[in-house]
Amino acid sequence: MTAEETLILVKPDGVARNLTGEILRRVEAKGYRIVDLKLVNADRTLLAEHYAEHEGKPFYEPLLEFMGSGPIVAVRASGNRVIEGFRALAGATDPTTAAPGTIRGDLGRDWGLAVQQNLVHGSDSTLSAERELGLWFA
Ligand code: RTP
Ligand code: MG
Repeated sequence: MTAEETLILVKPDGVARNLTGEILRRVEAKGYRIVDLKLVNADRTLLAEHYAEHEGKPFYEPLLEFMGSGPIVAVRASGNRVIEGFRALAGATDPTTAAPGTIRGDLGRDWGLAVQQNLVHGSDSTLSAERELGLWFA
């Protein structure tokens, strides 16, 4: 049996705040394996494809600008039910209300910005994991 895989991104705020190690420590401590990892300066084409589902929403342009503002750490992680499990580790989208014990709840800051700068991304289904891993680890 092949273990499930997901795409994890440490977003530009996480990298800029030197939280990559702390975030990946939590991933590894949970028992997930880092299968591949790289630092990426994502161009607009990649980001537009990654966030295609959000095109037209008010936060779309600020989101693309934020995601292009600095390096991102892209991770291919594997493990039992890692897709759902990593999203539980990450916590709710809004760091202000994300539960304590989660990455966003413990480490996220509410800067009152145009878009949630919430440290991490994790694929939300097997279909998006497959699609997103293909984009970031082509
Ligand atoms: P992600 O895809 O990044 O793991 O986060 P998510 O599922 O929790 O959030 P989603 O709804 O997919 O939104 C993608 C990213 O867009 C930014 N966002 N900002 N109203 C806002 O300011 C707003 N809404 C969404 C966040 O960076 C979110 O992670
Ligand atoms: Mg999402």
